[in-house]
Amino acid sequence: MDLAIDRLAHEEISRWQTILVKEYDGQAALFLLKKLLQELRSLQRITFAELWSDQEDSCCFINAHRLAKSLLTKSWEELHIGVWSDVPQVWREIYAFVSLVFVCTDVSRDIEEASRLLDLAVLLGTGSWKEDILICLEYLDSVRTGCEFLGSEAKVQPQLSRLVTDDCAPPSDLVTYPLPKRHRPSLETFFNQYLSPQIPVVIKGVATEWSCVKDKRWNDIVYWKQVAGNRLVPIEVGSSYMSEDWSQQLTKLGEFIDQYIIQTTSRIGYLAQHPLLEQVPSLMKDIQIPEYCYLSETNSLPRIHIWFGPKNTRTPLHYDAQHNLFVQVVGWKYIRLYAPRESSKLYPSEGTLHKNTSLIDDIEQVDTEKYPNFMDAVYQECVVGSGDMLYIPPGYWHYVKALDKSISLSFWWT
Ligand SMILES: O=C(O)CCC(=O)C(=O)O
Repeated sequence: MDLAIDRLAHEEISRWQTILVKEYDGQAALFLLKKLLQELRSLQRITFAELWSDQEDSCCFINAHRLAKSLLTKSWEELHIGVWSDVPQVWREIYAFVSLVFVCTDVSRDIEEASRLLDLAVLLGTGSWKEDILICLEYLDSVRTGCEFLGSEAKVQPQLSRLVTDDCAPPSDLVTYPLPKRHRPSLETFFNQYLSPQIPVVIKGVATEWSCVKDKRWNDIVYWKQVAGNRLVPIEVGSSYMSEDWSQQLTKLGEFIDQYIIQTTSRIGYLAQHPLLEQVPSLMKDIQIPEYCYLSETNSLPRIHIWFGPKNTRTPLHYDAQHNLFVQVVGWKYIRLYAPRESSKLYPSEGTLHKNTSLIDDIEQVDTEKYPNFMDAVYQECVVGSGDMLYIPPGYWHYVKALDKSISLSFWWT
C-alpha cells in the first residue's frame, strides 16, 4: 500500500503552479499547497500506511491536516461553481490530492468518514491521485470488515440474501421479433459476422463462466454489502433520465440496496452507468473482460459500467457511439434494438444534451398521434437472463427495461 506522497506532490505542485497562477487567481491556493508539501516533507512519511498508522500529534501533522482542510474547502467550492463540464481539471486534481492528505492526517481515524471523503475524491477528483485513493479505500475496507465482519448483515437469513430467486422462470410472450443467438462464437466468427458488419447478436455461454454468474456471487446481498456496502455511489432517482421527476443523489451502496432494492417503493432508484469496478477493483475478480472487446481499432481497454436496480428501471431509447457488449448478470431485462437506418422514425431529441435519445419517453406506451412514424420502425428484441451477453453495435438505438431486480454490465470500446 505505497503512497509516495513526497515524490508525486512535488511534481504535481510544480505543474499546478503554472496553471493556477496563469489561468486562475490561484495564488492563495498555491501558497497553501507549497506549505502543505513542506509540512509533509518534515513529517518524513512517504506512504499512506505510514501516515495513517502513526497517530501523530506533532505540530507538522496538525499543520498538514489544517492546510489540507483549507484546500479541501477551497477546491470543493471551485468544483461547485457553474456547470460540471466547465470545472477546471486542476481543481479536480487538487481536490483529489488534498482529500487524500486530509484523510491520512486525520487523527480521529474515523473509517466511515474517511471512506466517504475518499469516495467523493474518486467520483469528483481526477489525475494520478485516483490510483492512490483507490488503494487507500481498499485498505480502509479491509480494516473495516476485519473489525466489523458483515456488520448488521450478519443477521440476514441465507434465503433472504438473494436478490432474485434461482427458480424464477424467464418471462414469456414478450418477444415477437427475436435477435439472433450464438453459443460462444469464435473471435473470427464474431468479427466477420457481427462486429465488422455491425450486426447485433445475443451471445450465450461466455459470461456463464464468470464467478459473478456461475457462483451467483452478485445475486447475494450480503456479498455486496461486504465488498462495497460502505462505498458512496451516484443513484438516479425517478422513472427515467428523460422524465421530469428525475434527480441524482450520492448514497452508500448498502443504503441504496436497503432503500431501493430490498424494499419495494414506488420511487425507482437506479445505480446506472457507473464505473463501480474501477471504484472497487476487487470486484474485477468476479468477471473477465470478454476477449471480443480486444478486437479493437485503438487497443484501448473497454470502459466497464454497472447497471444495478430494482424491477422496472427503464433506460429510454437512445444510442451510443461505441461498441457495447451488454452482459446480464442477475435478473431479466427486456431489450429492444433499432438499426441506425430507422433513426428518422424514432424522433431524436433536439438540442445537444440528449440528442442521442428519442423524445418518446416510454416506447411501450407511445402517443401515435404525436409520433405517427414510430410504429413503422423495424426492430429486433430479446429478453436477457443471467450469463447472456448482447452485442450492440455503435449507433444502434436501444431501449432497456428490467423485468426483475437486475444487475448488468456494459463493456464499451472502440
Ligand atoms: O441497462 C440499462 O438500463 C441500459 C444499458 C445501456 O443503455 C447500455 O449499456 O448502453
